[in-house]
Amino acid sequence: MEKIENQIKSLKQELATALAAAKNEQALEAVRVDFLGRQGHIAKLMESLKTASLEEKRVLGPLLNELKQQITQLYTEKKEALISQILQQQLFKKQYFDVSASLANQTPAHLHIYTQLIQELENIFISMGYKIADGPEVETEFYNFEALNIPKDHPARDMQDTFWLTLPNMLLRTHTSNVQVREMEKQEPPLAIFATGRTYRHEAIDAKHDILFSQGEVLMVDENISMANLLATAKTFLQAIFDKKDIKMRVRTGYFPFVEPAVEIDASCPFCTNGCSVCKKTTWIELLGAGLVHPNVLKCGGINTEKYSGFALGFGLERIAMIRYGINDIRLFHSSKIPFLDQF
Ligand code: FA5
Repeated sequence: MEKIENQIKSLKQELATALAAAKNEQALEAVRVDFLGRQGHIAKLMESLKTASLEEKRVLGPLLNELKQQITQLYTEKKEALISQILQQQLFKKQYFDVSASLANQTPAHLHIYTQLIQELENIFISMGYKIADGPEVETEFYNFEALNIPKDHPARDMQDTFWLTLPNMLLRTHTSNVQVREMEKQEPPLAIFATGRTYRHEAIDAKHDILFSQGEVLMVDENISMANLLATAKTFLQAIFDKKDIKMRVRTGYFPFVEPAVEIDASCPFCTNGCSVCKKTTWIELLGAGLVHPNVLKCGGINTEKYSGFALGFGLERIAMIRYGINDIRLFHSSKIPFLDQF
């Protein structure tokens, strides 16, 4: 009996030493197995009680139970202290990482070419006194077509293959011209807005056409707006975007039901005078669809056509970028290819 009592005393001492030495979770688990495990010190002492007399069991039994409780408690306290210490260390590491430390071979981030181009375009039109506008990509048939003088069954709807939604009369806008009547409804003339955004067409994809592309839209409505205002605006815009003062324009008749007369505007090739691969040896580049806003569209936007007239102008954003940077495939814009994006 005395032997077991001594063992109990020295076990407490041993445990204190072992716990103090345990510096991580694995070491602590080893201490637990050593003392409290099925083959551990406590289990062995319990086993040795089996051969003890009844009187010895009465004395040693409670002593051993108390020892087991004490050891369990000391182990639990140590475990909690260790976990909180590990958490503190992790927190410390996170708090004090060096944000300015340089990494080898890092790629600096920059704005996507779309964002850069949109910012540049917006600045050009803001400098001309325009306000930036925005329209929804999920649009009603009304604002995308009917309000723009393209009624149901009009053949001009075939010019823009449409993604129709399962919701009645809803579609993905085929052009940014959907902002025109929305803006007319919002404010009285004078009105000068510029909008960019994503547009969608159910077309075969090739190097020049995508089903998702972006457009820019210019709309001005005021008293006495004429073709002269449209051409002056188009010229200022083309000079700025190609950074070329002596750019020339060529105006051809076009057809868009929402403008009358409708025109297509070509710019003289910014890269050559005698023909090159960009202009396909023609020295001209097709860039803008435009015209004077059709009276039906103005009326639809609640504008007094006796007093006001307007012009509208639209273009493909990718087309501008492709010409400017010599990009030969529109699919690259959405490819997420780092070597392509890194060029801008
Ligand atoms: C229009 O979308 C008219 N809303 C433009 C307009 C506005 C005319 C205001 C008059 C007044 P168009 O369908 O031609 O027009 O498209 C304009 C430009 O969008 C094209 O010149 C081309 O650069 C671009 N575009 C059209 N379809 C695609 C396509 N599938 N992929 C890439 N770009 C396209």
